[in-house]
Amino acid sequence: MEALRMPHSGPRKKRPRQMGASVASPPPDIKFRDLVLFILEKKMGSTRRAFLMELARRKGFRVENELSDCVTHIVAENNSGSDVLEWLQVQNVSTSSQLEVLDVSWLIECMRAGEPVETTGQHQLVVRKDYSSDPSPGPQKTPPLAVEKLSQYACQRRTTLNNCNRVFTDAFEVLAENYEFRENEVSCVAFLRAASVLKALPFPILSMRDTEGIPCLEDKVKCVIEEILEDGESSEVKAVLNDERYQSFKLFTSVFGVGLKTSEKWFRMGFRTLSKIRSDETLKFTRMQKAGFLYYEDLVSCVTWEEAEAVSMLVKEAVWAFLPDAFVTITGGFRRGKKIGHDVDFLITSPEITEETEQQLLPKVINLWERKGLLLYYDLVESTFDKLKQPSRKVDALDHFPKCFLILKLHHQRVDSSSPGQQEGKNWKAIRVDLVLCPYERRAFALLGWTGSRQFERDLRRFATHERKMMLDNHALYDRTKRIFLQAESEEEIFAHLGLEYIDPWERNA
Ligand code: DCT
Ligand code: MG
Repeated sequence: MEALRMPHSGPRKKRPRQMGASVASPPPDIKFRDLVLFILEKKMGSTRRAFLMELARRKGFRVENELSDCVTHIVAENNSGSDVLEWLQVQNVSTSSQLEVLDVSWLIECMRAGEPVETTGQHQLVVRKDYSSDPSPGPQKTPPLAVEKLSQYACQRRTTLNNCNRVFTDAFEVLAENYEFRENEVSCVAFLRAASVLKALPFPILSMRDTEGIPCLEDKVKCVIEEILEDGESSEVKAVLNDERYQSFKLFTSVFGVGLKTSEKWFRMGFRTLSKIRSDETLKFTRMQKAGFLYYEDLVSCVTWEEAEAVSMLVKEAVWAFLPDAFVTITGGFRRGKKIGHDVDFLITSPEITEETEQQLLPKVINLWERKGLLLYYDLVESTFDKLKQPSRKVDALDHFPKCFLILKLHHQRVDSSSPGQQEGKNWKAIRVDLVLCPYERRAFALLGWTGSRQFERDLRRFATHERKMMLDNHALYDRTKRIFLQAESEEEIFAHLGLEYIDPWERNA
């Protein structure tokens, strides 16, 4: 791999090149004819620009000296999306509807690869609006600036795990959680949406100007951003983190089986620590909460990717013992590429599935684990699925497939008694596992629904309802205009039915 040379890092061979490359016939040494690059001098400087232009040309890229309507990719450095948009607005040049506005990191990756690399959300300074899927009324014309702000819907944004605004999104998530604990749904949703949209932003917010044009940033959200920009922290977040009620709810809800109602009750009774609650003889615990306390240390320590892989082997082995052709797919955060999670989620299906196997599979699997001594807790939920029912109108509704919420005993691969928090001589870890079984023809909907993130799912359903007059849930997609159910064999088909660009699982970390 050739290292990138900076303009001042030694002498360079000069090579004759054409100034103002002709639009009609590109010079013969251009290898990648679909791309026409323009490198923005603003904030980059003329020396570095000249260096990058020459390097790109040497690698076979077509680079224009001037901005024109044939340019397909604008490359900028140290500019935010709004900086570039502002610059474009005063250029008085009509731009291509396919125009991409990218950070220099994209060009550098291309130079390393020696060919164009795919543009992702991490490179895009401005996300292009897809005009083809959203025809506006009136005469068809190329918009003067075919670049548009981020969508208000997470399902129209690509959100990888590369979050360059963590300082803000962490703060918003604390505030959202506090509002959830106080059952203020409106404010909770406002901060969750704001966190979600900033996670998709390909550049860090450095000033309030960078927030212009970003959707889902209400005034109360902007106040928090402003304070963090000025002081490095938010006083509101600080106050929440020190708040006794927040701290107690955070602690209580960290126990498997404890929700808001129980937390509220314990808080009102004056409890502040788990040890006091655990040892109180007047309190009654559900079976779930008892398991939650029993395996507390293991369950609060996150599941690693390696542990998820090991659980995956256990699940496949058990399911295949009874249904050898079953598809067993990891869903949830691990499917989105997360390296840790609070549980491991699986979707199980098979083309051979009958009503009988559907009823018997999960009980058989549980029974097998019980006999092997791996079952620490289970809650089996029978199917309430009705094929004819329309998708739920509720954004957060649970699905009706048979499922099982479990705690499994995962034996360590290597006995390592020095692991922190591990009890002496204990060679296993309790892991939360969710299994969902769905009819084969519903697998695409179930997979899409169980892959998450929650915010992505909420916005998919909101988008379907408000933008398409359709209803989507984990079972089906219903078109209310045509009054028909739309079938799908894959997630791609569901996105296509909704008129959405396909978003890969690792880009759904909204
Ligand atoms: N899900 C949903 N609505 C809910 C609960 C879950 O749409 N009310 C979907 C989204 C994610 C998936 O199910 C799995 O849920 P979790 O395991 O809670 O989330 P996760 O993304 O896997 O996160 P974690 O890493 O914490 O397990
Ligand atoms: Mg999960």
